[in-house]
Amino acid sequence: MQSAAKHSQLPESVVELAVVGRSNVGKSSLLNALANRKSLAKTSKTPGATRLLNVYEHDPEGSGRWLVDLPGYGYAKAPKQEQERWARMIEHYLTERETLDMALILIDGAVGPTSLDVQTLDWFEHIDVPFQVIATKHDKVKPSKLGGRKRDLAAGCNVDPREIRWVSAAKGTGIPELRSEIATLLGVK
Ligand SMILES: Nc1nc2c(ncn2[C@@H]2O[C@H](COP(=O)(O)OP(=O)(O)OP(=O)(O)O)[C@@H](O)[C@H]2O)c(=O)[nH]1
Ligand SMILES: [Mg+2]
Repeated sequence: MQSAAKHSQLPESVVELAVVGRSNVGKSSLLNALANRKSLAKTSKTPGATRLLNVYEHDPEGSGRWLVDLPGYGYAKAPKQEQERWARMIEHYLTERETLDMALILIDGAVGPTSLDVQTLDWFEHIDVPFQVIATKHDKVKPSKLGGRKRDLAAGCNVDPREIRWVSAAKGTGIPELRSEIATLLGVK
């Protein structure tokens, strides 16, 4: 629907969910999988593909029911000034956006949570925005390792394993279930 460098440039939403997570964790790929479109949101092997607050609106046009794709945090190779600008944009959006209802915090299921993910989760405890943890790249974890990985990831995030949804944008695992949950959150079902 719209891209913006500042949340104050966006109109008011009716329901607003934000997709948050480390650069390269698969935020934009998840949006594409949910929308069943290949390149609605720009994705890339190189971190730093998303540089603005990108709003995706559930149809019909003007419904005001949004998913907002954010730039990722922790892309160490970006110039420091850029990194700081993105960090400020994300932080201001998450702390000041009055119409934000909830964040989906994505953690790389194959490697996470990283220390930066843990910091983000801790920070969320203080900012009064409800969140749900989603583990991405389910297809990258060997089936024999999945049980242990699920336990470790939940312990690292300090949440109950049953509270974490696992998805694979690449293979479609968990996507219909998450799509249906998001439809409920957006009030379209
Ligand atoms: N194997 C696998 N790879 C994935 C999956 N989801 C995303 N990827 C890959 O991970 C890389 C990053 O994906 P993006 O969706 O661009 O990640 P992002 O979180 O939006 O990254 P930024 O915009 O930089 O913050 C791409 O090479 C994707 O193809 C998945 O479910 N499985
Ligand atoms: Mg992205």
